[in-house]
Amino acid sequence: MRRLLPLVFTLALLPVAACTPEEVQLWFKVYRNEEISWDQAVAIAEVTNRPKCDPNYEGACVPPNVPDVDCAGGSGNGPYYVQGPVRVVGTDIHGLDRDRDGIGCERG
Ligand SMILES: [Ca+2]
Repeated sequence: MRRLLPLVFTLALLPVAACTPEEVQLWFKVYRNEEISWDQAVAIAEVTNRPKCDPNYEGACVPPNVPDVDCAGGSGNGPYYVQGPVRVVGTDIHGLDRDRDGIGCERG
């Protein structure tokens, strides 16, 4: 698996909206001339299909699947920061919109 990791990161950078395990297996066959197992293909597809930004926010990219995001320039302790303003379009899971007007990090 270690030698697959650079490929996973390469795939993650491709501007592909989504790819199936079948497409991952095909990609390896065509571009690497390698057969990979179904489990490997599923794992790679899962990583590449992960959203790059949290779908609860728009207008600025809030990192997804991280425990705590704060407004850049604010008093939050991170470890992740977003430069506002950011629109809350889902659930304000990071508490970026303290006055609940739908816009987070207004002064960010
Ligand atoms: Ca606000």
